[in-house]
Amino acid sequence: MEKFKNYINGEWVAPKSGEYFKNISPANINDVIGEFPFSGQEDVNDAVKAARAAFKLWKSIPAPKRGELMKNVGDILVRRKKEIARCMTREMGKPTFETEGDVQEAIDTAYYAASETRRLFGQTAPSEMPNKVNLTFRVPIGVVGVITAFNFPLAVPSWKIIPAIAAGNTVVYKPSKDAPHAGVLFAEVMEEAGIPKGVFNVLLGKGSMGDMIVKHPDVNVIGFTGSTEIGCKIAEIGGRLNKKVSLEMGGKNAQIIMNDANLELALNGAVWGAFGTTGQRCTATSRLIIQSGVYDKFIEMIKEKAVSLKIGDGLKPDTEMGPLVHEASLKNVEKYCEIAKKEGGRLICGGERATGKDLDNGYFWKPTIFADVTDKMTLFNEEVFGPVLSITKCETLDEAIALQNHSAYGLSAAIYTNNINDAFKAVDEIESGLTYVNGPTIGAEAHMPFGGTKGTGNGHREGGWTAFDIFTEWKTVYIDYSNQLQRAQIDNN
Ligand code: UN1
Repeated sequence: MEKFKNYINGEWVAPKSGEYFKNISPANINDVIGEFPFSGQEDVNDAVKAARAAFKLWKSIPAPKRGELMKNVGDILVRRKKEIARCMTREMGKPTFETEGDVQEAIDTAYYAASETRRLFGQTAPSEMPNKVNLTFRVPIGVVGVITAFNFPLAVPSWKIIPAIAAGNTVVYKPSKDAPHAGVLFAEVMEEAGIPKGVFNVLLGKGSMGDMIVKHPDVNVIGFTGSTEIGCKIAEIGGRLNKKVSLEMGGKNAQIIMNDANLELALNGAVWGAFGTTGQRCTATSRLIIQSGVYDKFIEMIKEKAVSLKIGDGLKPDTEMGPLVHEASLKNVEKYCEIAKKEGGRLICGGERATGKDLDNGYFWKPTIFADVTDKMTLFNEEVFGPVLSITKCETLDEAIALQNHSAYGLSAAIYTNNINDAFKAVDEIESGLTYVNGPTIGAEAHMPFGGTKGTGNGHREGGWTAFDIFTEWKTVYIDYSNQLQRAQIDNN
């Protein structure tokens, strides 16, 4: 069985602890992908030390030169797209058309960052005093710790790692324990692209090791995607240690469907939003809010489509929905379905494991829909991270928006309507970082700000130009060419 290594200071190294963990395929638990380092404090210390040492040199390289290496990263990903996608499908389950999309998102991020390195603009401003000029520069911060989830093994880490490095920082990256192979592949790509040693380091391991990265005194910035529970803990530690922390956490995203909507379009959006990635996206559609005139009709339409989805091993070309990532996730989904039944949700379809010859060795769950869910019920309020969709009836647009906003989270939202006034009212009043009109809650593009309000985030936006706000600080510079002492707020009064 293949034994994988950490990537520290440009070398592939075994963990100091000598300990490893096995990672299996969620589509077939007998398929063992390999043994991955169970890294500990000594490995974290080595990686942070390498990243700190590399920072000095890396930040001094002109940004457009760093950008050329980001372009290399994009080119290599283009070349290896299919192969990397298959590895990711094998270890985390989503079908290959989705993992190829995941690699594509990283490619887009790399090419975008490459061009952005020529646009890391500062400002010039007039001084209060004569013969003096005021300027600002964006400067890198130092060592960035990146901790991510399994569901987008390449795209989501790339949103953090690529702009962080392009801006002149160095990175210590901990991939999810459920997608460690993707972390190894990311390091291979960076190595081939010519990223100097120590600039990018990958440590494989479990949650405890992420904690060590967060607490390490020489890590300046943390970029995290994962659960709200862990994210809030990281924020606490970051607050105590005065670190910059960017958090991307849970969602409970709703799609509103108005009476005048194009129902076929709304149907395709809802099915893709709810069951794409087996519902394991922070942007997944987990609630439908449907106006009463089309409520019953739409439930029939979505039931028919949901039960016909082809569930299976994501490596098979006809699979539309893969397994859940692990057994704990399956149990969690089962728990939420039981609660929904007890609290009075009307089960429309699913609500149980998907079984069969090719499914019994994996963590497969049927696409599940509960109707007549009210805002008091658990399913309306808590993130499930699985293929479970709740449906709620509303009478008016105001009620729909109030229901959509009745959530501790604020990542993504969608409205399907052909009424332009209603669409803009929804855009104005919905409390979320992302809002879609006549499109599903999933499908953010790499060059646009990504992030959420309320319990989803802490005000930062990944993706696009806004990612550079996370990974840079402003330096303000005053240049006085008057050849005399000019005292601000005193001599210019
Ligand atoms: C996530 O689920 O963590 O918009 C990210 C989308 C994807 C990214 C999802 N492009 O659904």
